[in-house]
This record gives sequence, structure tokens and C-alpha cells, in this order.
Amino acid sequence: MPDTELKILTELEKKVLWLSTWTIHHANHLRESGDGLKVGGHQATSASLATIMTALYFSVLRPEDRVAVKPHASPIYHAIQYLLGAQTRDKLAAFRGYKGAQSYPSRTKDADDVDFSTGSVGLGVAQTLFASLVQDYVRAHGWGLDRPEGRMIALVGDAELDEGNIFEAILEGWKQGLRNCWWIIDYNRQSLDAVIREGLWARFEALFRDFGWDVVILKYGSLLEAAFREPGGEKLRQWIDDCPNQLYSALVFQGGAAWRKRLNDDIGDQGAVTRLIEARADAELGRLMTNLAGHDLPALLESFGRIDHDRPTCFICYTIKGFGLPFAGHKDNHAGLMTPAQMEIFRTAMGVRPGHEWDKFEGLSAPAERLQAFLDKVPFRARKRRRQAAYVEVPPELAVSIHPTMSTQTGFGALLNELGKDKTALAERIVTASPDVTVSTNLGPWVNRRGLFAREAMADTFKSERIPSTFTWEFSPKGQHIELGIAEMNLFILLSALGLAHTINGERLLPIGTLYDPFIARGLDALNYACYQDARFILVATPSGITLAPEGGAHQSIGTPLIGLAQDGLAAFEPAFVDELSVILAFALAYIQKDGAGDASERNWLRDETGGSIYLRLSTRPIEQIKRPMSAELRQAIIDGAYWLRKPGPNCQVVVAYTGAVAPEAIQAIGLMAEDRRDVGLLAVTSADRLNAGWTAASRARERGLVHASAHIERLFAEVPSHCGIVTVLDGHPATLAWLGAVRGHRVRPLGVEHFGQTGAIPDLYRHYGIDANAIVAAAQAIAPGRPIRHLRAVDLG
Ligand SMILES: Cc1ncc(C[n+]2csc(CCOP(=O)(O)OP(=O)(O)O)c2C)c(N)n1
Ligand SMILES: [Mg+2]
Repeated sequence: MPDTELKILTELEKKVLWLSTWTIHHANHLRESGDGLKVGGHQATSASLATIMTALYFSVLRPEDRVAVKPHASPIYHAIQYLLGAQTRDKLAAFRGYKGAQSYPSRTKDADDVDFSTGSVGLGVAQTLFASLVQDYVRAHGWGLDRPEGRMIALVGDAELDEGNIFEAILEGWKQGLRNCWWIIDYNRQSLDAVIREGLWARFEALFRDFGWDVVILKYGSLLEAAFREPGGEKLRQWIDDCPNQLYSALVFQGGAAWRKRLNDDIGDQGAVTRLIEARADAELGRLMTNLAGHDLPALLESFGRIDHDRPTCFICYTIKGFGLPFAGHKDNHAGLMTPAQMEIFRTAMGVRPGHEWDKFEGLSAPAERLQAFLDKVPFRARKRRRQAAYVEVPPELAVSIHPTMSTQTGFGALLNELGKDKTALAERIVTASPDVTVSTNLGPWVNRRGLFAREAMADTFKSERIPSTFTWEFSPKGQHIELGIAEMNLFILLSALGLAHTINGERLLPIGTLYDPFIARGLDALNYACYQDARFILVATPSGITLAPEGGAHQSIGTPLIGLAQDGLAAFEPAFVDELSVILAFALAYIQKDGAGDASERNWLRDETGGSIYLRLSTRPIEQIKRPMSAELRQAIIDGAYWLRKPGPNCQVVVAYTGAVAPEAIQAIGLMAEDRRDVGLLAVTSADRLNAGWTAASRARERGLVHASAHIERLFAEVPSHCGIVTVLDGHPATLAWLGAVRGHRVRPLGVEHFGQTGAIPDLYRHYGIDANAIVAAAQAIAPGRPIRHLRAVDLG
């Protein structure tokens, strides 16, 4: 690199540090924040990456590269984008405020084209690994070959590597032949609370090497390397190598005089090395001793530039937390903020005049035109903003042959099997994934048709040996199923990566992931993360609830319907019948492609134009199917969340509202009550989530003056007399449907499952947990008084 370019980069590094530090200072000390509280902002943890990010964004990155930036380096990211003209001064000035630049880089909330959101540490790191796999998947299918391959890069905190999901991802990456992935570890030897363990770098090095990664250790900067070549230099190197992290950090904080004292105490009076130390004044000695490679532009540029292969690469970059700031190295500096007095000193050192804090080139020595000309030519700047992929047409219903008795899980397998038969654009864009439960979640027939994905073909030995087997396990670059190891976290992060292919790779994928419902909890944070960054996918969770009875009590899920209700960006459905599932799956395949611009408005209550991801809670319980034509009206009601399976009459005393696998119990209970309670109604709830969302949105709209707003559930309940009681029932937490009583003020007795763990046959467990027909009838009797219901048996409390 020519010297002039290096000079400009050095100036930009200084500017990035200034702007990011100033942004945080401004947010905390200068902006009026409503409640007068400091908003925080982590000047130290941010500064740690200033040099590395300067090297990357202004020189190393190519337009096709994608980066997950460590959450607390957000101000650095925004400052860089500001210099590149992609971020506004107003957003910077509103950092951490309402509609300002986000505390942690956010794909959805930030305006400056964040590649991957970060915040929950560990997840963004793994996301880059899966994004690389997705890039390979897309290209192996012959898409996007006119664009160059990008590197997926994560800027990783050293303590971030404590997160287990990273290791799960590394193992999966090794299995899948990971390429084009760089992880740059900000090895500042500090976490949030303290200084980290000695020698961690050696564990990292061994681990990454074991999994086939190239490991590059960047420890000393060019000043130190030059000093090591002086007489006595080797002694100095030895001293630093042996210096415990805590002591090094403390000396960084204390500065030049402290370095001198300590060095003299430890290795003084030894001739050459003493002269080496004494030849430098305090400030110079301080600069030398803190000259780690992570803050040395030439060292970084050289190391990044030397990578000439596509193997995954881990850079362990020694850095100092808070480098260049007064609390550098202090163990308490994680959320450190400079005082106004310290800021004044820093301002002077940076050559920034009061009132010129946001000026792009203030305090730099190169002429503004030269700097701007350089910025205009930065390779990364040539990147296009997000791509949008074409919409893949989906029919309103999907073909499936429905057997008289069938479970929703079998129905799901049959639907995908049908989809897999045809060479349609829809089928081509579907990609399935499962963490070692492909067969047991009924994806087997689909996989038999479409094959497993791997960059290199691998035959099924059982097949070539002619050993009979139900499933063909053949891998090829054209395969459409990604088989993962058991780690559910990986499934969610993979879905997150697949679900962004339309904007990152410019190619539409329709990802469907399957797992057992209880294990959603294992990957819940990753699921939340995927939704937060607006990845689009369908999650099929099966089996679920206590209905999976014989599978074992440990696997029963109770809380997942509430997750479905509460998780933002995820529309949850729990159908009972396969014709409902067919409608819902068709809706889902379209919904995950919707991108109606702007915020969800009141006119778009269920976000049908905005779109999102989908969660289907399915069951292995075979239930008797209803033979019926599918009308447009019924289809819409299934999508909106509920329909009358039996419409209540004008004198109705009881309504039973059920969701999912307990449909037969609800139907049976209605039959038992019909003689003794007038006009009983039966409400089939296909989506408590969407039903609830519609109601909340309509209520809010009315409160804001849209007097005629009404929700689907309000219309359904409009003619249910006010004295009528509602019994709700599902195989999940009763709170899921309990809110139905608040819609029009009906009395509700919510049935469901609050405890779990008992194994047994379904009738035993439904009786045990009180969600069988008898329990429904007993609940109805309790809230809709009248003569005793004849078919009510004494409730077995066993
Ligand atoms: C899952 C999760 N747990 C905890 C936190 C809170 N947290 C934010 S940063 C941090 C420490 C990070 O240390 P390191 O990765 O070394 O980054 P540094 O600040 O040193 O650059 C913690 C515990 C979080 N953001 N996410
Ligand atoms: Mg750290």
C-alpha cells in the first residue's frame, strides 16, 4: 500500500474514533433525554475495534462482503457509514434515542444498511457462518452466479466466545464444508465485568485449527516489532509475552511512567534492554508498549491482504479496550463514559473546534478534497443497497389427499411430498432443514424426492449396497434439504440466514425448518434474533404438547402456544385438520415473501402485507377429518384465526373454543351437552395469535378514533349472548385462549395444561390434566348454570 494511502487511512481511523466517541458523549451529556438519565454507550468497548473496522471498511471489504459487527461497536459502524455518506448527522446525534442510530447495529431499525443485526452476543457471529453456507447453497443451485462470492465476516468480542452457540456452529460448519467466512476476534482480554483468563488465545487457536480453520494471530504492531529487532528487544518481547493480562491492562491504564517503573523493576539493569527503554520518553514508551497489532493499520492490512484462499479464517487480534481514551485498559471500563472535562482534553488532542464536532474532516491534516476523493473510491462503497428477489407464486390451497383419519404432522409430510413431485418454481425455491429429526417430523418423503444438499455429491451406501431402506440419503449440490446435527440453535440461525437470502443473495428461498415443539425453547433466543432481523421462514414444530404422550413426559411442551402469541414477527398457527393445514401452508409460503413497505398500519392489522415468519404447531395424533368443501370464506377465516364449527344459536348458553389436537374432545363435549344446554357453539381456533393480534389492533384503532374498526373475533362473537359462558381448551397453557372472554365480556373458564411430565396414553393424560370431554363439560356446567348435564361423569382426580 502506498504511504499516502496509509496516511489517509490513519487520519480516517482518528476520525472514526472521534466521531464514535463524540456520538456517545453527545447522547449522554448534551442531548436532552426525556428522563434526564444517561443512555450509556460504551466508549471503551467501541474504541477497541476502531482500527480494525477502519482497515476493513475503508480498504479490505469488497461490495459483496457482509459483516456482523460486535454490538457495542455500533457507534464505530455508524461513524464509518457517516463518513461514507450512508448515515446522517441527525441519526448520529439521536444515537440510542427515538428513531436515532441504534445502540446495536440493526438491519431493520438502522438506515445505514446493516448486514446482520447483533445484540445478543454470539448469535451474529454464528449468523455469518450460516450465511456462508447459504451463499454456497444459492450458487450450487445455479442462482446468482453473475455476482462475485462474498466473504461473511464477524467482528467478535473475546468474551463473546463463551457463548455455546458459537461452538455448535463451528462444528456444523466443519461438517458442511464451510468457506468464505472470517471471524476477527477483538482480543482485548476484557469482558463486561473483568479481565479474562490467561492464555485464552491458545485455546482458541487450537480449537479453530482442529476444525480446519486458518488461524492468524496478530499480536504486535510494527513499532513493537521494530523494537524487538533492536539490541535487547528479545528480552522486551519475553517480558510482554509473560505479562499477565491483569497487569498489562493496569499498566495500559496508568501510562508511560508506570510502564517505565515496572519494566525497570522487572528487567532493568540489563544493558541493551535498559537502553532500549531509556531511549524513549514516557509518552513514547507508553505508545510502544500499547502498540498491539489490532491497533496497527499496516499490520492489519498486511494480514487481511495475505489471505489467498477461501478456507474459514480466524484472526486473533490483540487490542486494548478503550484504546486512545483515558480509561483504556481499566477493568471497569466496559460501559465507560468520559467526563465532560476528559472530553475537552480529547477534543483538543483531536484538533476539533467547538461547534465543529460533526464536521467530517475537522482536525485532519490532509486536505478535505483528498479525503473525500479517497472516500469516494472506497471499494465497499460501490455496493448496491439491499437486493429484492422476485415473488414466487403460491396457489391458495395446496394439493393433498386427506385420509379419513390423519394427524397434522402426517398431513404436513403429505403436503410437502406433493409439492416435491412437481418441477414448479415454488418447489424449487423451498429449502428444508432439520436438526436430526428429518424423518421423525415427516420430512422423509420430501427428502426422498429432492435429496440432501452438500457441495459435493455423496451416495447413499445403503442404496448402492441394495439394502432396503425407506429413505434415500443422497447428498448433492442440487439437494434441497439441509441436514443439521442436533443443536437446535443451529437450526434457528440457519433459518435466519436462509430467510435473508432474498436480500443478501438476491435470490428467494422459502425455508422450512422442522423440530420437536419443546425444543423451541433451546433455540428461543436465536428464533427471536431471526425475527428481529426480519428473516423469513416457516417453522414446523411437531410433535407438541402432552399429546405426544408416548414420546415421553420430558418432551411435552406447554408454553409454546404463548411463545406463538407473544413472539413478534412470527405468526403462529395450530390447526386441527389437514384441510386447514393446506390452506395455512399456502398462506405461509406467500406470507414469508410479503414486504409491504413501511410500518404495519391499522389497515394492515395482521401484517398480511408486511409479512413475517410462520410457526406451525403440529401434532402426531391422528384425528377424524371433516369432509367439506373449502370455500373462500372458510379459507379466510382459517387464516384470520377462527371459524364456527358449530354456530351458536340465539339462546346459546355455552361456547367451546378449542385449538389443535383436542378437537375431538371439544366435538365430543358439544355432543354430550347438546341435550341439556341450548344452542351450544363450537369455535375452531386455528391461530390464537392472529385472532388476538386482530382484536388488539381493532381496539387500538377505535381508541384512536376509527369508530367502525372491528376484528374477526369481535364479529364472530357479535351474536353470542352476553350471559353465555365460554370454555376454552387446548393442549398448552390455558392463558393462550383465556383472553377470549375480554372481547365481549363473556365469562370464561380456560382449560389447558399447566403441569407436565406424566407419560401415558392420550386418554389417560387428557383425563389427568383435565382437557378431556368430561372436563370440558364440567367446566361448562360450572360457568353456564342450568340443570345438571346428564352425561357428566364424576371427574376423576387421579
Ligand atoms: C446473550 C448476551 N448476554 C449478555 C450480554 C451483555 N453483554 C454485552 S457485551 C458483554 C461482554 C462482552 O465482552 P467482549 O465480547 O469481550 O466484548 P468487549 O466489550 O470486550 O469488546 C456482555 C456480557 C449480551 N449482550 N448478550
Ligand atoms: Mg473483550
